[in-house]
Amino acid sequence: MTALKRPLWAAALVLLAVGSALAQRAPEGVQGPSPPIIRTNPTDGAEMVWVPAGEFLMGTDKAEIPRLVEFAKKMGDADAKAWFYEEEMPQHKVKVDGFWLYKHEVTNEQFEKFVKAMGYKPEKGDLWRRYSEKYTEGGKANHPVVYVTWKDAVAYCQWAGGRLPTEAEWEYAARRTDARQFPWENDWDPRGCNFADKRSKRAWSDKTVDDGYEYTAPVGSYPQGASPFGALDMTGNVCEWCSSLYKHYPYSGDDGREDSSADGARVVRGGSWDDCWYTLRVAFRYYQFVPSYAFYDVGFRVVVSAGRPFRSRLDTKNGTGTFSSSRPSPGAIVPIGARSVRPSRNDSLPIRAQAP
Ligand SMILES: [Ca+2]
Ligand SMILES: [Ca+2]
Repeated sequence: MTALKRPLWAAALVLLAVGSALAQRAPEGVQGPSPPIIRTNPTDGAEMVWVPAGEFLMGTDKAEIPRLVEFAKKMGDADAKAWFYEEEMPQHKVKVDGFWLYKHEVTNEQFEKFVKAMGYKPEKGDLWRRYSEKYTEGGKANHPVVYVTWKDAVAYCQWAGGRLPTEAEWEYAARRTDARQFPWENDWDPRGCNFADKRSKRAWSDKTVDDGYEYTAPVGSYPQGASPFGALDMTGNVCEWCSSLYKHYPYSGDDGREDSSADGARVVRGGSWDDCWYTLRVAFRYYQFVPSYAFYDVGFRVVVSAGRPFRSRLDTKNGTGTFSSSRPSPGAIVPIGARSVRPSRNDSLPIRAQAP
């Protein structure tokens, strides 16, 4: 070996070592999200994922609309129109503080624990239990609770030491900062959620896909559909109550929409087992939801603010808690079959699932 060649061999060895190290790393842009930071809420045993503070793009860019309409037509919806997406505009930046978010939707088992612990009387009595049994493939304990009103959901959150997510928190937790259309990516993937598949009797169901469930699925059944922060079923399974009043964009937490005592429709997000792809998009927000209604496919999940101790805010001395009611409040029970295929064009926004 000559003196000239020796440095070349050394350089080659260095390059081999660097190449080997690079080979052990995922290629740029392919690497998945970091493993979620998990914490358990001792009150109900729920796992929570950490959603760090950030600024994200909320809503949908007008420039995206033609592509969305085109995709809808490709998916077989020949009547797709741009106004389906109007309530998602304008797209705007929103800053969100860090928070803990339930990894899963609240389950029947957890809601039962809450009802028993607090002697809580849900606004629609035991309908949640009876209908849960009907719409959860046998009343499985680990299916999401349904037929709970907005106040029922708020009361549960307070018992669990938390609150409902704001609409902004919910969307940020589902899509992070890249304005993706679904928790997993930008394109529809039927493997990511429980939606209206071939088991559904709906006209808008996708007869080419079998996701395993006609109604709800056990929470967390679709790990492939995890959000960038590790939350599951943000799309599909059941829609989820948010704290926010339904108002036009841009979102502002200071304009009264986060007033929990105000009257008006509340936001529900994420779509359900009864929905097709475009109402499963994480930016979708067309319908209003009457807070005293109970829906067959609407449940919720909980947010715990950063640094907040896990202490119930319900008055345990009174047994029934702040939001309990001995009589059902006015408002409808919305049975399956009450849904329309798609939003209808009205002067005012439609109330989703009008009482029959
Ligand atoms: Ca399904
Ligand atoms: Ca959901």
